[in-house]
Order: sequence, then C-alpha cells, then structure tokens
Amino acid sequence: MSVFSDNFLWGGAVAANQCEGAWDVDGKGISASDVCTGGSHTRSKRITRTLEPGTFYPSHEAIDFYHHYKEDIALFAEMGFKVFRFSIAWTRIFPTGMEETPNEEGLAFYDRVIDECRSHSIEPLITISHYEMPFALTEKYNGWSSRECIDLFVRYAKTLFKRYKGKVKYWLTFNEINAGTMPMGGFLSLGILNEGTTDFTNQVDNPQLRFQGLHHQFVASALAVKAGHEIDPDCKIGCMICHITTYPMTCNPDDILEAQKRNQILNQFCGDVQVRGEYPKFMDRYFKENSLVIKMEPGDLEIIKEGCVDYYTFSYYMSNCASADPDLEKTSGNLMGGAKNPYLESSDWGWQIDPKGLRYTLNELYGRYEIPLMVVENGLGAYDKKEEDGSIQDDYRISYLKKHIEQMGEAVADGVDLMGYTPWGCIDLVSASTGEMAKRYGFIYVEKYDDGTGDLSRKKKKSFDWYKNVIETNGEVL
Ligand code: BGP
Repeated sequence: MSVFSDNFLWGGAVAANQCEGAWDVDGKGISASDVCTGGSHTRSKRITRTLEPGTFYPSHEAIDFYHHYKEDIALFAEMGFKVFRFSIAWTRIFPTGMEETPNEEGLAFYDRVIDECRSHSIEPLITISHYEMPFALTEKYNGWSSRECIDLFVRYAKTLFKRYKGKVKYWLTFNEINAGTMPMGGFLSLGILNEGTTDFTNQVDNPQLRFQGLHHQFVASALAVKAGHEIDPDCKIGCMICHITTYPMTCNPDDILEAQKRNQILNQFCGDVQVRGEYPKFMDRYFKENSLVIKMEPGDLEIIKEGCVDYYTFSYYMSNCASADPDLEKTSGNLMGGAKNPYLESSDWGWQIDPKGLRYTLNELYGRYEIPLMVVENGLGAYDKKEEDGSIQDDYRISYLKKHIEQMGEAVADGVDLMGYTPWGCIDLVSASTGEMAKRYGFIYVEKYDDGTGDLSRKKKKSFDWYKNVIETNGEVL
C-alpha cells in the first residue's frame, strides 16, 4: 500500500513570466521580469530596460503557454496530474498595478486556463505573485519599498478571489517571499531598485529597502488571506518559501551557531511571520546588528496576526553548509554560496543535490509549524540532449526525482502531513536565475532555444511516462 494518501496532490508547477510569453498582448502591462534580460541571479549585470521590438529576450516569448495552454494542460492530464500550480501575471489583470478596474481580457485568459484544468479534473493551485510585479510600480513607488503597494496588491488579490471563487481552492500569496532576504531578491521579488537610481546596470544592494519591502509584503499577504477567507470560506491560502536547508559544516560549535543563524534568517523568518503571525524574536538582534529599522504603522502587527496562512509550501532544490571559516564559504556553487558538502553531488549549475535533506526538512518544518505542507518546487535543471531519433533520454532527471519522492515517502512515514508535490517546470520554460531556455526541468521538451529559434513544438521526454506511472501507482512504483 502506498504511504501517500489517496487524495495526494501529484502535479507540476510553472510561473507566468517564465512560460506564458505574449508579454505585450491583450492589454498586458510591463512586468519587472519583462525588463530583465537575465534572471534574478544575474540581474546586477544584466538588467536593462530594453523593449525594442525584434530584440530577443527569452522571457518575452518564453514557450508561449498563452497560446498553447490547451495542448499543455492535455499533456499534464495525460500524466495524471491532480493539481497544476501556475501563477497569474499581475500585469494582465492590472497593467500598471494602479488601474481602478481590472483588464477583462486578462481575467478571461485565466478563466480559460482554470476551466481547462477543471475539465480534466485538475485542481488549479495559483500563485498570486511570482516574480513579476508591474514595472510601473517600480517606476512610481520603487516597488515594495513603498506602503502604497499593499492596497494595490490587496485589490488585485480580491479581484482574483471574487472572479475565481468556487473554481480555485488553493492559493499562494507570494512565491519564495524570503527571496527578499537575499541580495539577489531585491528587484524581481520586490520590484526595488536603488534609491535615486535609474541605472539598472549599476545596482547596489540595499538591505534596508529589502526588509522594509518584506514588511509590506507580510501585511499585504495577511490582508489577502483575510479577504480570501471572507470571499470564499472554502479556499486554502498558503505561503511559499525558498528553502535552502543549511547544515553546520562540522560539529565545531562555531559552525553550528553559524548554520543556525542562517537557517533563522533565510528559512525561518518569513515562514514564522506568515504561519505564526509574529515576527520571530531572533530578528530583533539581526535588525539591530545590521542597523535596519523597520517602519511599521499601528495595526500592522495585528493584521499579520489575523492573516495566518492555512498551509506551508516551499521549493526545495539543494542543501547548503555553513562554516565559520571564511575560506570555506562560497565553495559550494549553490544559489546562496556556502561551503561545499563533500557527501553530495552537484547539478550542472553547481546546486548540491540532497534528497535526504528533503526528508530532514519536512520533519523540521512539520515539527515547527504543525500545519499541512506541500513541496511546490523541486527538480533538476539540466542540459537535455536530443538523440538522433529525436528522443530525450533524461534518466538523470528520473533518478533525481525518484530519490526525492522516496524521501518524501519516508517523511510521510515519519508522520509529516504532506498534501502534495508539484515538481518545477513540468514543461520546459525560461530559467529564473539565468534567464535562459538551456536549463531545462520538464517532462515535456519544448523546441525553443536561446538564439530565438525553435518552432515551439512539444515532445514527451523519457521522464514523462515514468512520472505518469508514479502518479498512477500513487508513488508506489518509482
Ligand atoms: C525558484 C523559482 C522558480 C524557478 C526555480 C528554478 O527559485 O521560484 O521561478 O525558476 O527556482 O530556478 P532556475 O530557473 O533558476 O533554475
């Protein structure tokens, strides 16, 4: 018998700005992601506001999910998806974020996507904001550094809750909200540029603005949760955290304290606020030591307390090691630096692969929060090669996913309440950190390349049938 519950939500995940394309059609406004030639990771060197027609940027066309959604959802249905996680582009609904009334064509597009999912009995899981705030809000308010964004976001979220009431049960407010704690998260996650600067190529990180922006996102998220529950008492609204589990490099107490500190700031801070409804005490010292002063208005903390999420979701790609020895730091190749773990292998992009770390993480999180969990991103970005017969033999991806699912099973056997699993990029799409197509995650290959060529046709990889069988057997046959 399968260890996973009968109603376990197997599926896959994508985000609007990385798959939809059609960046300027049907009234859509310009998103932060539309002005990046590179992803969040490389943004400091590569952000340029260049939107001239004919210039190639992968995210402008992406895989054109906007016009291929029927075909793509049919393929997900063929794999047996129970859930499909996607995001709504804020700029399709409110092109500058500041309009009084929503753009009907944008809402109608997501009506079609949601209806298509439902016609295949696939439950939509919607991220309200996934790295794509309206660029006009950066220009006018410097993004989330301003409180003005709170009401604008809440209006946007309420519009979605009302429109899709009864059709969408599962929501997430902000994708990887804790990206705001990372230097690289300032622009894509918070729409913040350095104060007084219009030179996108010379950004300097500003933690004061990032942490202030995060506070505004917490308030906005809590207000959205409250509104969502009022509009549709049956809906479930979650948080989404980028979880990079950090181990101490050795049993030296200095390493242990270093690892604990990093886990607190990176992995626990935002989850604690959104699940427990309170700023954790350890942030006081962090703010003080870094001379950060968070401006709050009366009532903010009450709002945060009243808008706790129903479930906790996270992305999990890698683990990390912390060392008190500065020479060891930044040897891992991971997204957030860290020391290299000699027991783990790395992906082609240097991310350290750690399936057992997923079991560990699930246990830690469930012990901490005791609410249902969901792994809403996981997967292996790889250079896929087309064989002479056109097939894609992605055994490396199968092996990665198999090991992670096994460890999820162990965690469930440990007593963790795990609702579902949506591997990232179930269909190939543009990478967030590199801005390229070459880093592929999908079960479905898309003919689209970084030089702009490719006829956008879809092709099943070897992992397609493998995952289909995983779902069919409820995770028993891996
Ligand atoms: C997460 C983001 C996704 C996604 C994923 C993989 O941080 O939520 O948007 O892209 O990482 O990262 P990448 O595309 O850089 O390989």
